[in-house]
Amino acid sequence: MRSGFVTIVGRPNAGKSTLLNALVGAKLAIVTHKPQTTRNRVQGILNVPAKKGRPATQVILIDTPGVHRAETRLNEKMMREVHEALEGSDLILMITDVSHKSDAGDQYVLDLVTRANTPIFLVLNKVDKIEKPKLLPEIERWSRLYNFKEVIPISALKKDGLDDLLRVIVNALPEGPEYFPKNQITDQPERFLASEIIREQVLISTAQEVPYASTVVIERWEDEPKLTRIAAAIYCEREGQKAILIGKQGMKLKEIGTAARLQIEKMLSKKVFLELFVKVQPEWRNSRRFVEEIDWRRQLENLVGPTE
Ligand SMILES: Nc1nc2c(ncn2[C@@H]2O[C@H](COP(=O)(O)OP(=O)(O)OP(=O)(O)O)[C@@H](O)[C@H]2O)c(=O)[nH]1
Ligand SMILES: [Mg+2]
Repeated sequence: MRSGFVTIVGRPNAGKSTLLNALVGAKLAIVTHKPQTTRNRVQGILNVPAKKGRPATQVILIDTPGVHRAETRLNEKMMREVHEALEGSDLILMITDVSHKSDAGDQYVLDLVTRANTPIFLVLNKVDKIEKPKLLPEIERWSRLYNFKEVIPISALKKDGLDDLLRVIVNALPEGPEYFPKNQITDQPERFLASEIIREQVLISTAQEVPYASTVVIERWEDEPKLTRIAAAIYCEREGQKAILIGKQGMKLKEIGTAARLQIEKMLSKKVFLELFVKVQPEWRNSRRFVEEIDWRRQLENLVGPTE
């Protein structure tokens, strides 16, 4: 048996979460067109059956926040998540958006991943957005910057090139144990995926600073035989943002709640009663304590006690 931890690293918006979801075949991480959508690392587990002389392989993919310069405590925490994901990983997928003009940001990511002393594959994403003749010069340009173990063009959105990518990943992983039971596809409990689904709707349906100043905390989760009752708080930083999130006669909050509820119902295969509240926590993004408290791993510890 082979297994290993494969960390997906790249700039905000490169398509990391899209790739994780596409490879695992389930929506484990939220995706929006806004940069800095992902705030926590999330594992997606993929069991690849044995094939012609190659043993069965468990691939543990780790989606991470986009690499950026941190200006708030929240952003520092996001970058810590990237560093923690890189620690102990067997392989790094450095993913970049080929349709985007490359600049110092890419070099910054490259400097970060090359320091990890781990094999690196370069994944050139969004090839569906560029004309074919532009791809080869892009591959050559990157190959001059670093001696990547593999360079793989893909479209995570259109699911192009994923078989090739998975094949080279599996071949690169060492002998190892089955870290997770076969039926488990993520380390992130449903409770927290639900809060992410709500946050995704906030990101989609608000503009400017509101999406960045918002976070979602599940305050109550009650499983009944035919229904799950969920109460969640959307935190923002100012009264003005709260007014936007609630909207005229509560319409915005209702829109967010309905869209999120439908998705949570699909995930749980159960009816959901979702109550949303908007709360103001001034400057929470710069509060070390608040940022730690909303981390789902920390919340999980508070719910069930430390796991290790
Ligand atoms: N055309 C095209 N769009 C893509 C592709 N992959 C991702 N996208 C889009 O790019 C945007 C960002 O995708 P995400 O998966 O959220 O990117 P990310 O790297 O996880 O972003 P952060 O979490 O903010 O760091 C979304 O609008 C995706 O639909 C692709 O292969 N082709
Ligand atoms: Mg993401």
